[in-house]
Amino acid sequence: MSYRRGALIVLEGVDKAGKTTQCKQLVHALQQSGRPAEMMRFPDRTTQIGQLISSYLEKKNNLEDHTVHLLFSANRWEMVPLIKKKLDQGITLVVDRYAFSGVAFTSAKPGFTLEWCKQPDVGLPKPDLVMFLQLNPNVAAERGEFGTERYETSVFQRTVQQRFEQLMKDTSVNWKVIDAARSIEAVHNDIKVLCENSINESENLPLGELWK
Ligand code: Z5A
Repeated sequence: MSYRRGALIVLEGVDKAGKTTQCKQLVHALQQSGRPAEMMRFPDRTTQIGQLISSYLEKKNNLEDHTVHLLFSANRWEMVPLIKKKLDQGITLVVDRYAFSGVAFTSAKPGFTLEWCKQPDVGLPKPDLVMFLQLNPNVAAERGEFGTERYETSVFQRTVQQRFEQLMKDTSVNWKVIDAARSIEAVHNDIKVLCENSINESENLPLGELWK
């Protein structure tokens, strides 16, 4: 059977690692080279679920911790039909944060295990490549003050970084760690090469299921 689908590429990392900057540059570069590509981001704040999450992050409402975790996951599941449709059309999706952020952020809260946090996202479309933008918190701090949203404190971000490190031990996921402390251009060049390889490798493979 011949597939020729698009690749599902995810960028992860702590706050200010440059995920959004790199996602935009990558989509632009892929399009310039004639490869169909689009960007997605999570949380997707445009849906009804996304609006609930957005006001939670902006501290306009409070939600119970398990509940908000499930909402972040639901926000991904509601996009699954669109994700599959685009990939089937041969469009590569470059995704700014995914289930790994979901697990890393909630499990950084007291009383949550990594295993519990993974459960709602089990079976999501599995990324063909997950690039983790590695950035020392001191370098991140030089990129400006934290914003005012929930989770934007250095203590919490350090715990999040540790949870990401635990997740990266899972060899069932195709993790690549990128040194994000370099120039935007240097980081972009590495990301582009990895992404092009992944597009070529995954176009004839079926889409996997995450953590299954
Ligand atoms: N969250 C969750 O709890 N559960 C979930 O399931 C999901 C998310 C999916 C969403 O924030 C929050 O929700 C997030 C995780 C949580 N909370 N936190 N913290 P968001 O997605 O709306 O925003 P963000 O992801 O927090 O953005 P960010 O991390 O702050 O930024 P970034 O995308 O990594 O970086 P950037 O915007 O591309 O760049 C930041 C600045 O650095 C900017 O001024 C750039 O010009 C500069 N920059 C970028 N690259 C460089 C280099 N290489 N050198 C120098 N300066 C650079």
